[in-house]
Amino acid sequence: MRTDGQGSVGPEAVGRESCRPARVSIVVPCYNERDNVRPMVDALDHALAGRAWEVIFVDDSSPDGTIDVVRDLAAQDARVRGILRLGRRGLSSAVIEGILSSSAGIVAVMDGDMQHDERCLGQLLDAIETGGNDIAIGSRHVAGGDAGGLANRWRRMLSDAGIRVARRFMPVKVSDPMSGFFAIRRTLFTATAPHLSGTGFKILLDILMSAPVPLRVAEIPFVFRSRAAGESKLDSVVLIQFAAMMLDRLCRGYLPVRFISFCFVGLLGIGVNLGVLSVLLECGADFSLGQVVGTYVSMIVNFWLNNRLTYRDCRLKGAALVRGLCLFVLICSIGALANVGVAQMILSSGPRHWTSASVAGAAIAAVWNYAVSSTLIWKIR
Ligand SMILES: Nc1nc2c(ncn2[C@@H]2O[C@H](COP(=O)(O)OP(=O)(O)OP(=O)(O)O)[C@@H](O)[C@H]2O)c(=O)[nH]1
Ligand SMILES: [Mg+2]
Repeated sequence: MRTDGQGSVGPEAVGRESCRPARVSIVVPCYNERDNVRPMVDALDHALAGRAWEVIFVDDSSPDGTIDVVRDLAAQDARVRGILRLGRRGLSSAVIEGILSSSAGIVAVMDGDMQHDERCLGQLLDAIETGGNDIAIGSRHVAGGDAGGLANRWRRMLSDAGIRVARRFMPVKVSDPMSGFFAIRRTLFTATAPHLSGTGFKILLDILMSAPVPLRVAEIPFVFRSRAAGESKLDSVVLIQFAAMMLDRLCRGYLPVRFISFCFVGLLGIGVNLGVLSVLLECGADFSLGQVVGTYVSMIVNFWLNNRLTYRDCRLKGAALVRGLCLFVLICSIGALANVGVAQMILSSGPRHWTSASVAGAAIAAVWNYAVSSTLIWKIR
């Protein structure tokens, strides 16, 4: 392919390349990776010379305008595609959508920050095309691999601990299930997609734990490089998301992970309620006032936590956040009335202990709060 040295592609090359249907799609989730897009396409161009490939960048409306760079390149090179997602965040779900948009027989996934060594792509693809494997994983933990590019000791510890936990539950033995660098047969992915949790950062682990058939897996060593430009998107919430994803897989999707998270936040809310109540009682307020203030403070805290955790991928901002809070308080107030009503109904219907009546009331309220706020506030399908 001919370039002008800045990654632009000459018109003859464009015509020639666009005639070849891609046999492999490289899916790259990206958020604020503007400066990495061009180097990435150049690197793929070298690494995959002679193969019919395309790259699909899946961008969650990055504020730095990553998609603009993708579109500039796509206007010159038919092998470059971009998917722009609105109002959503999430590495795993971005990868899922990217792969589902592909028609190629094999799909590879890699980060958009140049940490994954594109020169190993050929081996990953061959392991599927000619090696007869279903998945080929770029591994930092087999001989010849190296995880040196992990930002610091804390990240290395986190990654090692995650691998140890994941290995206990995985149906197939893999040394680096936390890798974000792998290739997979598209037909296998399509069969697995309906079972995926789609939560968090660890899409490979999700696939390994959800695949409906036994997998033939190859591991290819690679050296994990340092990030080329931009910043890591990993934060402390990623740990909670990892736990949520594992839980979701272990429940086999029967108990929605969002509901578990919603209930967990609700339990914290009870703690907040009690804390505020006891402080106000200490200050001489009467019980009813303390209870009302405690209830509303806990609703606000719950809303904030749910927006950060439970609905992180479709988090509300600005005016939608304020609207959502008002609606949340309204929904939870109705839930609280239902809680008391149901508990009293159960208690008056026969000789039952108050604890079982109270638990039943709380359960009904939790389901109501979750179902209605998911649908009306965060608009989950
Ligand atoms: N579409 C999309 N991509 C994301 C999101 N979060 C992260 N990414 C991309 O996923 C890839 C991996 O994210 P990183 O932040 O580099 O995570 P990491 O490589 O595990 O961590 P570092 O070693 O600290 O870089 C990068 O290409 C990110 O731009 C997201 O919410 N949506
Ligand atoms: Mg990275």
